[in-house]
Amino acid sequence: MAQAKKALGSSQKKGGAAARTVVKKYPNYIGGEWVASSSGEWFENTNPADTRDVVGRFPVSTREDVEAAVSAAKTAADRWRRLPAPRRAEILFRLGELLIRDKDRFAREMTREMGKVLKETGGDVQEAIDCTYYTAGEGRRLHGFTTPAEMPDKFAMCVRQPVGLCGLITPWNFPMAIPSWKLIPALVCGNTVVIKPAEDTPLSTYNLVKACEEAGVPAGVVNLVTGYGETAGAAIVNHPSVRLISFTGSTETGRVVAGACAERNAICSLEMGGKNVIMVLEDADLDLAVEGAVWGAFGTSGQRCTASSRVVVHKKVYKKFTQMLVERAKGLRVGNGLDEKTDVGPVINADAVHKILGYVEIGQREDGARLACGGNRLTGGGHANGYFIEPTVFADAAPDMRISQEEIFGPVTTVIPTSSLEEAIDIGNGVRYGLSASIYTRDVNRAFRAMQEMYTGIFYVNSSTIGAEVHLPFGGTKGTGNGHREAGTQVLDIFTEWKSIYVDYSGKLQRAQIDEVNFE
Ligand code: UN1
Repeated sequence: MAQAKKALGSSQKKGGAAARTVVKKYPNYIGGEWVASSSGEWFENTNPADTRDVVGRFPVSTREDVEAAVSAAKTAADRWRRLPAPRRAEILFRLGELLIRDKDRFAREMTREMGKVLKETGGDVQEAIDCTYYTAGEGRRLHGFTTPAEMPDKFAMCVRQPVGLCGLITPWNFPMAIPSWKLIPALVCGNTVVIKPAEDTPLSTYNLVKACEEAGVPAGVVNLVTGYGETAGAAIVNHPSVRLISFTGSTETGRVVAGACAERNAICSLEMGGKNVIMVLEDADLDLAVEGAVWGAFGTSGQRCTASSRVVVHKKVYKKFTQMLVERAKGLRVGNGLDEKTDVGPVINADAVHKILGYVEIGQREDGARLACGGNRLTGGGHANGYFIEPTVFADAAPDMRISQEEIFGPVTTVIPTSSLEEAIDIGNGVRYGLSASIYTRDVNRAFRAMQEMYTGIFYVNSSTIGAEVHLPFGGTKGTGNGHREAGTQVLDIFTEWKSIYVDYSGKLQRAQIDEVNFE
């Protein structure tokens, strides 16, 4: 995922003076109180579709604020941990109801702060709802297991216990869904939390935390601090009382987070980049494949970890597919996500524009691929005050080009010709990431072959690389993560630790089986 922007900092404010007079302040939430930062400073959250529109002001949190949040979370920990999991879950079911009640408002506010079109921000909130209901159900499961003991009159079982205080650091591209993937399981498992959202999209997390308060999550169980990675984020990651860090964001920041966690032996769950491939075989339904490629590449302006940023197409259909894709890409309407006619919203900030246009140049100059459409920033008319980039297709690319290897995180896709399924699989696997992949074919044998051979965390047949559901594990291999999975029941393995329990009811000393030579 692309680096979070710093454009909201005082040095690079996007907002114009006109809108500033009525801008609302959204404080931190610490120990059940809504409080300003000890710095007294606020940063502006601006609308990437129109930077004159200031969505809100949020605290520039300091190490002291994080200290206060950690202290509140520690105070609340024992009561929350001891509350039976079904009771914790009841509160979360109420949270789900509140998210449904406020879905439309949350979606509109999310489009304003993040840019993606209303349908997609509605989907983002819906994912938080689905995650909440699904994971709250775990309050009545959280299964452990029993198993026969090696010795007579001895009982063996295994239970999950909360890990303790969790630091959650979340990205801007799914500003409510991804925080929910972390927050809800952390809570149902009995942990307390300090959460820091990306500085581009703090409002959606504020809305989620506010709803937690209304649902009845006790004071101190969830604490929100907003601000920058170098200060607030680092203070969470390095705090000795924070037992676990769950991070979704850029590969570069993830590496720093992992290093810091390793230093102090904290648990660390990372979700980072992707360079996801769609493979289109010669027998594919081409209309369907083109639709999938368009949605996968340009939905959310390509700013999904699971975006289809590479399309590997069999030579027999390559020309036709590329023409169709380019035609469709050219027809997409780029604009403000609040406008229902818009297909593709802005990208998140000025840094993103710079990075994406940098890759357009790399693609043309350094790599020598053919720019088949797009490649420009849109600046006229309704685009004048936002971060809009044309849907961009590179064709005739080679698999080892930088545009075929590196995560661009924008509305750019790279089409690569291939002559066989085997080669397509090699190309597909030939990147540092392993999040998602897909194949378009009517041949079930080849679909299963690809399913087996693609070393990714997610795989799709006859659909694009996006569309993960919350009851299945989400995550990737290789550079995408560090082996954990969010969502599904697998997320419980992040937010709990196993405790093996042995009960000896023999009434005598039974040594361990390995030490007991003659037992009956
Ligand atoms: C992401 O790609 O950044 O599969 C998260 C999807 C969503 C989550 C995507 N459920 O598109």
